[in-house]
Amino acid sequence: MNTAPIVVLTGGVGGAKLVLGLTRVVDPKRITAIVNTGDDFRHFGLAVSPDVDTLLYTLAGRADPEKGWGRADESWSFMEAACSLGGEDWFNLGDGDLALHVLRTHQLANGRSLSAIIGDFARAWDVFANILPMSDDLVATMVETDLGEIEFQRYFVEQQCTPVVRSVGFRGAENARPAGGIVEAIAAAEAILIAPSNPYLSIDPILAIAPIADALRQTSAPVVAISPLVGGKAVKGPTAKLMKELGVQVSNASIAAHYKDLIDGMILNDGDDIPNEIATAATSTLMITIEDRERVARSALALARSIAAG
Ligand code: FO1
Repeated sequence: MNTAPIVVLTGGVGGAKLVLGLTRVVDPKRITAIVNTGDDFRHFGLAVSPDVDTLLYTLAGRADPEKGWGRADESWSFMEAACSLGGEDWFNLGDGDLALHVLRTHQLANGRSLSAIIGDFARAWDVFANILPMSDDLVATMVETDLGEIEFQRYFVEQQCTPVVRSVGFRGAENARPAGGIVEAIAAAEAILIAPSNPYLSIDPILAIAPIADALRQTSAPVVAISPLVGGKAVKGPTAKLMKELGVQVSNASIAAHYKDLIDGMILNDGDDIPNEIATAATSTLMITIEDRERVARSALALARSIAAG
């Protein structure tokens, strides 16, 4: 019985769906999710880690099913009160969600690491997959646009991804260390998956941490990416718009080129373009139902295992 880790690089709502599907394919304790924290920022002085929280809520069965982020059955008394007092209203913190940010901020102030805090929350909610932030050091995704440099959440939420993007940077990545356990999990992995998250905004921050990218190049484990494109466009979010603005053709070939020398294979949506030079498999990658998510995870693992078998 194989107990080697299954590692998933993930960010955003699409990534969380894939990881949830994977928990129905392998023992969740074997899963190590390396989560993007380039979206993290301080709001009202509170430490907010959107992609980590989206995964935690999703695996705990507590995520809002429509939005994908935040909690199901949320209430908004705090935001109503804060806005009545002149507080900023562009980024919504639900009452239950607020507890996560308050406790995280308090623990960080006490010197506890982000990865330790997330481990506490996961255990409190019986989430057995290992949720690891890409780093316990601060990394901030900054989007260089026609309106100047914008912090990720301001670009994504306040500006609704409208500004035209020239480039994306990751402030602090050059000195950020991988969170404990990441390099070891990559080295010991049976398979490594790159979730169908936005490559430029959600996966690149993780790869900007050099020891992580190096570990991915050195591991003997097969690395399989799930394309974020369905029918040549992104399911949600700005992936296709961003690719056009970056001058990149919106195709699986471009995604494969973006991840070149890192990946051995790619899962594509049925009928979409097939990149050459890597192994591929196709399935319907639109993940609406939990069965969809399980199917995509199963396909990715099967491709990884066929690559490993040579
Ligand atoms: N996304 C929005 O579009 N509007 C919001 O008001 C918003 C609040 C929010 C609060 C907590 C949280 O964990 C995520 C939140 N998100 C919101 C999503 C967030 O912008 C994520 O970064 C995206 O899901 C992309 O990963």
